[in-house]
Amino acid sequence: MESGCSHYNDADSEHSRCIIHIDVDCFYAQVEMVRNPELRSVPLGIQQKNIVVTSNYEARKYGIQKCMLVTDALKVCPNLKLVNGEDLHNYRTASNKIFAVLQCWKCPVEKLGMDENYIDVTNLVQEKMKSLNVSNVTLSGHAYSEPSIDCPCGCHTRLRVTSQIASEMRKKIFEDLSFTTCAGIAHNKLLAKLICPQNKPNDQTTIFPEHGTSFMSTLDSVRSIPSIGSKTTEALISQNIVTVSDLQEASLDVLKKHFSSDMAVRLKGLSVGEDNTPVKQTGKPQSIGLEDSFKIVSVRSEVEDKFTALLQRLLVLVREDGRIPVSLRVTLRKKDAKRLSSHRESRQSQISPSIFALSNGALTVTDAGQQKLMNIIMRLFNKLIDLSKPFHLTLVGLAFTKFQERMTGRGSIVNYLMNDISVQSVLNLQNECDTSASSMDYSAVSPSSSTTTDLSDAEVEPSPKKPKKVNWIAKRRCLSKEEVASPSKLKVGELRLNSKELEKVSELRLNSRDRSLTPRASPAKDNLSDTSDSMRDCEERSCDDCPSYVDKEVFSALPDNMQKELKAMWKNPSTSEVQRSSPRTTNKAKPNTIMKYFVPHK
Ligand code: TTP
Ligand code: MG
Repeated sequence: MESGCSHYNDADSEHSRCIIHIDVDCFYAQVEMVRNPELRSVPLGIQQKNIVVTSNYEARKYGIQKCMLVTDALKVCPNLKLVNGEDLHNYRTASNKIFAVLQCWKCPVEKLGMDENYIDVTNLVQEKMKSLNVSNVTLSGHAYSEPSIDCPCGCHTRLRVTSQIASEMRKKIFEDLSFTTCAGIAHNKLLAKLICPQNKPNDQTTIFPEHGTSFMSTLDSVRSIPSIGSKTTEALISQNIVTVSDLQEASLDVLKKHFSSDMAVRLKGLSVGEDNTPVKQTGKPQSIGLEDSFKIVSVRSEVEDKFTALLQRLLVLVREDGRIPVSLRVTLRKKDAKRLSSHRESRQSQISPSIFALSNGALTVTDAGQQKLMNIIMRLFNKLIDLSKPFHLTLVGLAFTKFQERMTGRGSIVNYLMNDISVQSVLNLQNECDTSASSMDYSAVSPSSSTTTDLSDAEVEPSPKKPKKVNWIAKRRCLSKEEVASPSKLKVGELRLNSKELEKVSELRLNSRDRSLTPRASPAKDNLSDTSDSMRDCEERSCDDCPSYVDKEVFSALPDNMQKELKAMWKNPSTSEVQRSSPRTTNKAKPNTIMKYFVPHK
């Protein structure tokens, strides 16, 4: 049964929203191919441990599938070129760059895992419709099915305009970063995500609201629906509800016997393609952390080596993030020989922001600063471990868990000028996944896990946190437990590293990274003549003299004289550089300089 617009009563009923879902084609493989174009012409697999987590489309011709065992993959394609994908750094960087490009449209962008984003372009479409001859707007890309009714709410035209914007976005990502992508266009997130892979790779598909029900009925398993996890699936299967079509036919009363009333209604809605969850702008993660797991470490000096390597890697992430950390947490997983089990313990301590310095807009840490951090880490370690007895660890973790207001504090103009660059961490992924990713709907954490604040440190964490439950999240699709075991899909606590990745850590130099995430190429021009307005804005506002941490849009909104003064200040930092660690220095700015107007309030 097809549901026309007039059948809807909920928030979805007017089909007023315009949602784009963008998924990068064979993401890890493309990152490797962009880095090394010779890989483009060969079948390429990305290996993590003994699994091929993804492959390029050349390899897929041979039947290589995601998460195949390496041995099986080599059987079907003996020429498969394997690249180790256990170091996620380049993937994360690419992911952040794609996110930054999408933000140029000034619409809410929600990052979902590393290679997917939702964009709510409703307002932008409305703006464009004011100046467009709507009868001329054509659809860009494919339609799942041609419109079958004349929807009075105007959604068909809006979605055509949306398809043009999606095409612009994909073009821009390709021109700036060389990644091909797929897009799904719909009036809600659920349909946009599910329709996205219909014409992959490198293409896009629009689904009109009246086809939601019939499209959903083509899905084999209820687990294909992003917000239905393993427990819900099990409960549905126990009621003989296996396919989405079964769910469409199930009576609400039967569902209410097994789920809460709200849940039952939601399940019925999902089965016919209804979803009113909003696109939530992705922000900064609450903490940035890394963990390294291994078989066993029982010697203090080895632990110190592991922490040194983790710290180096973590400082790279913090530098990319741009915020100054003020709290550090150390986590250990101890092997308990008696119980044959492992449990985690954590301690955290505040750290002095003066350990970090700002140099030309980039966060830096001197060798002495790194040594200070190592001292704090090992002090926390000593408190977690009784060194008079043997110990056996299977994991060490480090996380920066709190961040200072940027530079000169809350009132500083510089705070408003900062770019928001999100760094992938699990907290971030959890936020991203809660409505739309197909998460494993169970929580798990070692029952004996504990986080203890290190009250004995000079700089004390003011509010000790209670032990937290950690969600085990399998990003997108409905992953079986075996799939979850895929190394980079399983995100627990923070991003895990394996020891191989850590071997590379020493090569990383905190100051050698290019942090530029600003889009550069000119906007794509499509047959929809003025769909690029917001892109042009994005570029016209750019300020060549600004340090990279400056949000160029905010900068461009300042009066000319303020812009000049800030530029002069950046050109000659010795006279005016803002010392992030000591707000008082801003008071010393010369009279009649802009700094006078931005002295923090006391
Ligand atoms: P996907 O978007 O599922 O896959 P993909 O981008 O490689 O291919 P497609 O063209 O079909 O979109 O996942 C994104 C990346 O996540 C993928 O490149 C590798 C990684 N990944 C894992 O690490 N483990 C997994 O189990 C899967 C499925 C993906
Ligand atoms: Mg993808």
